[in-house]
Amino acid sequence: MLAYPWAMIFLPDGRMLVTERSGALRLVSTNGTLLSVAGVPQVAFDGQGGLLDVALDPDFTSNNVIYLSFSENAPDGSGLAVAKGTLSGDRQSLSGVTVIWRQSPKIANDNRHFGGRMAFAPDKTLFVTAGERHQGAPAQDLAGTLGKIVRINRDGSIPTDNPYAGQTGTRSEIWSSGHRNPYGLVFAADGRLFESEMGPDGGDEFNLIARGANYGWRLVSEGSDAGETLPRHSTRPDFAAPLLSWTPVIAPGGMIQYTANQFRGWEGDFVLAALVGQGLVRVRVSGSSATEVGRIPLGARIREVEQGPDGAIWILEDGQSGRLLKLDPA
Ligand SMILES: [Ca+2]
Repeated sequence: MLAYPWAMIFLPDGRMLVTERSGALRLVSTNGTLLSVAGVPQVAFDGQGGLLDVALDPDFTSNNVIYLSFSENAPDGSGLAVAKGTLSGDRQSLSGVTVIWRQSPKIANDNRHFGGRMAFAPDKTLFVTAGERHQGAPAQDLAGTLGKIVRINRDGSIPTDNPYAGQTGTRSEIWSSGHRNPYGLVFAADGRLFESEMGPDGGDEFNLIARGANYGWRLVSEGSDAGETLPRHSTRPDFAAPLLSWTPVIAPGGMIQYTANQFRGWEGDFVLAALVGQGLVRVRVSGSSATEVGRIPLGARIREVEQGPDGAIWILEDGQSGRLLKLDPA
């Protein structure tokens, strides 16, 4: 059993790294043995925070570098952060850990909506989802990184071709704005970036992410928030509308694009872990439209989904004692 498992990734040798939100990074062998990786940064395990995503450097096979996202405490509140470090040859310790990005501002009165998902672009820049920390309006404020997707270089510097780079009063790492709590982020095989995020009461979203676009939160939504019905995306064509939204919510966790053929007919589809939806939700994209094409009920809140080296689908159950499971296509 894993304690609050949140994310996983396959190493080139077939073993897995799994994060536990309570703060441990676990090395899982192909026969299911669990080890802990030493040297992980101190995290703030509180509310929806803790150790969140793990990603491999695009040049991992030569540099052994991994990236971790997590919430951290500071005197002025908690915030999302991203650190990088080098995995040892036996994969059981991390060295040279350096924080390369921090959400701004910190939030002192809430421990929700950190986002925290990471994805590498084909150009090897790192995209990170930063939730709006349950603050709403700051998702529209380009002077901060609440409710944004940010793009940074692997050393934490900011690409000069980012949409707001060098503009006064903006954070140069911002790629897109107006997000609520994005937990899914995938570069598709065609190079386009797709994101899933939790809506409020209704209105979960599956978005195609465009450079510099605003996704509308909390000015528009397909849901209601705290009893207030929000204007729909259709009322504000200046905001990017989701390709697909869900009411009632599925509460999307992790997401992949399935690229194998072990699950027949799924190749190219997006597969979303669903917490409230208690299973997997399969989405097919055609051009710039998307449709839900299937659900796999699994009877538990599913936090994360990943594709194994042989094309199998692996999932993490959510919660205090979640299982890591391999799904059988039959
Ligand atoms: Ca939106």
